[in-house]
Amino acid sequence: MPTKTKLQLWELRAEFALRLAALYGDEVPAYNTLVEVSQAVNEDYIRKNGHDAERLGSVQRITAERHGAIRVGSARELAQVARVFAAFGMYPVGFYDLRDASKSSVPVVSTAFRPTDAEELAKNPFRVFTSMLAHDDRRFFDEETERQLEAFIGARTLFSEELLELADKASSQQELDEYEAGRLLDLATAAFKLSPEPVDHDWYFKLERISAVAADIGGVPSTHINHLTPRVLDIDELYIRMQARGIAMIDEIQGPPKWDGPDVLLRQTSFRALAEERLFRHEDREVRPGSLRVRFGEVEQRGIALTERGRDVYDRMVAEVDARLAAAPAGTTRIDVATDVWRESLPDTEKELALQGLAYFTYRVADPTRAPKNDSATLRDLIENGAVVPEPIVYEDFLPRSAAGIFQSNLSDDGSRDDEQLGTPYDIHRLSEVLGRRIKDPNELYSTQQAASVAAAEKELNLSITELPF
Ligand code: OOG
Ligand code: NI
Repeated sequence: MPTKTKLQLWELRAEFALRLAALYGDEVPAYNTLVEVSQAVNEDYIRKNGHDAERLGSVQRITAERHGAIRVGSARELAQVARVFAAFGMYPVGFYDLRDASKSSVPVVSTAFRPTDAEELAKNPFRVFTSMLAHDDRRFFDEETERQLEAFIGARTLFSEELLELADKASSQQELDEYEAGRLLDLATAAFKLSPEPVDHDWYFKLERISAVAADIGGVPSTHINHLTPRVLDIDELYIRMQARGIAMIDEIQGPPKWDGPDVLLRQTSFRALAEERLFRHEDREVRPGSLRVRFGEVEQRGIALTERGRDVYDRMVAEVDARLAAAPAGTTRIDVATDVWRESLPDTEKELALQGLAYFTYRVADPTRAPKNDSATLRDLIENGAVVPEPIVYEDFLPRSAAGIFQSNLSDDGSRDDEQLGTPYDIHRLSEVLGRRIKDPNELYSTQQAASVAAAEKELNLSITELPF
């Protein structure tokens, strides 16, 4: 009997990303333009920079690379979406509290589902930033609204039993046969399609007055992709080319500034998508068309992951830029100030980032003959004599301030919040309980990968590496 073809989780993930892209491109045509421009920017960059362009990921990986964003309404929905993503080898990493990261009303806590192993990331790094409405947070919702939200969200079904069972089967077997894989992909993709069902007008706009994000989550009968983000190798160039096409971008590229040193963390920018037609059911029960403008296009450039020490430096630089900008004469731009602060505060070579323990690297033995014939050697010596080379670990996660900025820049109004009230406490542990799976700390993943490479280099060189800066 011929054996049935089995699909591995990474193959399911790659196909899932493609199907969501096809769906989103149909729904939001500006996304297709963004992907076209991103690809052109990447091709030009690779032509100019050759092999160096692949320092932070293979061309193949970067071309396929996307992150999505979705928003769900309750602990139950979040636990279900975790089961769906696990079928694609995507697990929760990192905790982001956007309630405090934003001045306006963004009542959500978030995590990102993504592959966690280096090999899996290299095969396909698809990740989805996933936010859960904190409907019990009194700063945003009074008791009555909380109860209404609970009832509305409790009554809807985002993911069918069939989808959840197939997803569990894929997770437990770590593969699926072709027929079941097709079914899983159909159902999972459809779960993120914009629903044609009419939106209850008064309920939606009651929520929108509190928070546009709350309305987008709790005012509609299902969930949908909020955006799908391609990766570019030169975001400044992309920004210019999009504007040249007449697409109005947000004012800034968020995250680190353009500078002469290595790319670190994550730079992102976005534009608001056009209004989309939706049907509304009005108080008189009549259904009439109207429009909503909640989705958008986003693009990102990824850099090297920073260690906790590096991240402290980054956070201090962000605060310093804010302070200098506030004191600067009118007309000074953030980028002018930021570039100065970066030059003053961060080493501008990968080697120094590595030796000062500011960023994560794997350490590869390049030439064992250059290692000293001793029992031990310092990391600096091994790097300086060319025995070992640091290779950057790319940042696979998100930045809370940029995420809040992305939410915020796409709201037409700030909504309302009452800071006199106490917020519901959420942290990585509480959200792990909600999810039914431990959310990993990104630092734990990067440092494990780094430590494994050091251990392998020690073995290969038969010596111990000392004066590790981490
Ligand atoms: C998610 C916003 C966060 C990012 O890239 O930082 C995000 C959302 O709008 O739902 O996607
Ligand atoms: Ni995003």
